[in-house]
Amino acid sequence: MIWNKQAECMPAHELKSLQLERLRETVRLAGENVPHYKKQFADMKLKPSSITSLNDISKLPFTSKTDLRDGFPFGMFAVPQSDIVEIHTSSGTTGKPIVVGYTRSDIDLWGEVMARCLSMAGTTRDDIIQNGYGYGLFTGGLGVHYGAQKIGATVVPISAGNTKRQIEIMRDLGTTIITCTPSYALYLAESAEEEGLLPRKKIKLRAGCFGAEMWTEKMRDEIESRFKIMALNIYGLTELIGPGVANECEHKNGLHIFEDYFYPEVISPETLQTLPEGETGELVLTTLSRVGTPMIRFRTRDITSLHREPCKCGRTVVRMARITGRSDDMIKVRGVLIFPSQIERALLEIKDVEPQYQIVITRPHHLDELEVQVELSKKMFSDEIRHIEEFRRKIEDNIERTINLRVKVSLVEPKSLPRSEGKAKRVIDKREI
Ligand code: DLL
Repeated sequence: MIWNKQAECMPAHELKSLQLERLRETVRLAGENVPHYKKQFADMKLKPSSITSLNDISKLPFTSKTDLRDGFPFGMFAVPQSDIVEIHTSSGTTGKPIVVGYTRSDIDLWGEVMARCLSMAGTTRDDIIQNGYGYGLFTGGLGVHYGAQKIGATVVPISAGNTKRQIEIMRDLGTTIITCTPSYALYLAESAEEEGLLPRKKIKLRAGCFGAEMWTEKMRDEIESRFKIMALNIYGLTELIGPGVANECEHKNGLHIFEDYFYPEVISPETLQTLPEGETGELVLTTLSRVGTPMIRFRTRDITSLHREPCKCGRTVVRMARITGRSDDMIKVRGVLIFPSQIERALLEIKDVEPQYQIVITRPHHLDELEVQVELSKKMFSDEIRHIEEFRRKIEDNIERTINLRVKVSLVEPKSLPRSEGKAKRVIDKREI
């Protein structure tokens, strides 16, 4: 089902001219009102009026997560705070969070793109959407909420967690569409099986939009076969708007990017040059109609490729391949963004910690678990158990203070962790993603 045929099936030349018009307006707005861009454009002697074709986008500077962090809290806003009706922050754990602001028109835009995503899953006003993304500062909950309400579907704002209740609601209210992370969907399937609801007895579930973290075709197969539903991939990020940048249609051959609002490029993370369509690199996105926090050439760090061959659904907008990795070492654990270097810092702050450690991420029962294995020094190894346990807890506490997440620390024998001749492999991600 196509929510907005005019926008999603626009002929290429029309789309390009709309994109150029909106790009010029975004550059003007950012250059005049956002202190960060104002300074950057001045330093580069860049005049917004010099953007006269879409190719000129390469004249514009990139924006990084650090730029947003440096602007904390409202330094990236293009309008006075009184025009901002909502704020979201990213789930990152280093220092200050990144803050994005939405004007009334940004919220409308968000509802529009999310209505397009949910329509791809066949959602109509007759559907009951169980929204299992977290409500709050995370964008998942409210993003889906606005889209569901735009369509006029019935949204159940259950948020994440409370699995037993999720299963009851699914059965009692007759949920037809579900939205949550793919790992949580599998966890729900397992619980539904335990409760005897699966294989499909008393549930009416038909489809779902799953995203916010990396997942695989294998996970899709599992979600689809356990629930007997269509499982679609949804992509987005706080800096751009939240969920709703792109979504798969029923043909599941890449995620359609809503190009009338988000301008995509794929660059080489090494040379920073734009790559031809079809080649794999880092996704860079520019907002075309955001007013609160316009974003110019935001480096997402997500690895993908763009494809423009026609899709059977009739949409003409470009598709991005499933995200397969990141160009930095950021990892997402239970929805929280973590840099291994933060853990390293927290470890090494503790006296007597050996600099030999490994971060192991697993997904038992479809929920992420992070374990930090730290080698004991020879001296420590022969110490009393009581002292060793105290030491272990001290490390756990310090990591928690740094990343705001309680993780398990295990102390291992001296010289037991693998040594490497080149770059040490600090993160072992066993989640099959
Ligand atoms: O995760 C927004 C979202 C909510 C998307 C609900 C989809 C559904 P952030 O917390 O800012 O925002 O995290 C954004 O998550 O740069 C990717 O690395 C990752 N990510 C999001 N969607 C996908 C996906 C939300 N479908 C970061 N596949 C992004 C792989 C994804 N990674």
